[in-house]
Amino acid sequence: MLELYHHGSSVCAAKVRWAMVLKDLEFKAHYIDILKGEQFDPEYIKINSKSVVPSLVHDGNIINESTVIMEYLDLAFPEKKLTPENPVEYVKTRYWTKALDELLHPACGVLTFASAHRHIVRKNLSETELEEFLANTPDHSVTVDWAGYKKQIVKSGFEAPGAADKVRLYDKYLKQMNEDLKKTEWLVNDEFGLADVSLTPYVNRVAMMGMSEWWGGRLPYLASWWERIQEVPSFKSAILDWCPEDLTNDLKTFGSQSWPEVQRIIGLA
Ligand SMILES: N[C@@H](CCC(=O)N[C@@H](CS)C(=O)NCC(=O)O)C(=O)O
Repeated sequence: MLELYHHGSSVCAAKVRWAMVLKDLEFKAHYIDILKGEQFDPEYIKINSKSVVPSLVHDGNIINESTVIMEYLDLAFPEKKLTPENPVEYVKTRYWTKALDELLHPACGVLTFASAHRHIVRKNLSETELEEFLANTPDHSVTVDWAGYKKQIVKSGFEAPGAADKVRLYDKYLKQMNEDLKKTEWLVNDEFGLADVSLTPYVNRVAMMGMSEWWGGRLPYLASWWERIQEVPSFKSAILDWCPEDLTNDLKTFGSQSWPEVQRIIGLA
């Protein structure tokens, strides 16, 4: 049996969920509300010591780290492989997933928290609950310094040290996607694959926060890839439908309010 611990607005969980749906794998879903602190439940920490989602449990074996989970799924269930067979294309996929794990994902944490999540946790948690939520975050979580950094971002938003640099890094990767997509229909070759699945939630995050002008007419190859992604039949059910309506609305409202600041940081305003 496959069990997935996940959350509606988690980019890491979304890519794993989509991979499982694309591979026709049935799973039991456990919803962990990471904006309410359910990731700090001692029972969940036994599964994921970093207190992050996603976690996969397959016949009792715990598999953590979203990129590793996706690689595991392709090994354990090779029928509908998402990773390319061609070694050079495999390596190109790995470059993308490595960049995502090391740089783009931490940048996404900052972009999302500074734009929307800091307002959502303030709206939904009492002052004491918020303090507890922040105090419970382990040091090594989303990043190696997430506990302290999350506090700074909740307090100061884009004014937190280094936050603007993370937003510019995000921009760099969207531009890199646009460059790669000039050469091939999908990110690595002309076949939709693991790199596309992995990067989708990061582009979707920008869209859900009402910031699609980020690519607008400026990154046309990325814009048309994003159109094609949304036409993949399982995109909506695997990615969008798991995000509760109030969270979807909050992401849009707070994200749109933050767009002028993001625009200024990336030099669009
Ligand atoms: N390297 C981990 C990162 C997982 C991660 O950052 N998950 C986020 C959601 S996308 C999370 O659970 N955050 C909890 C928190 O901020 O306390 C992976 O790829 O699985």
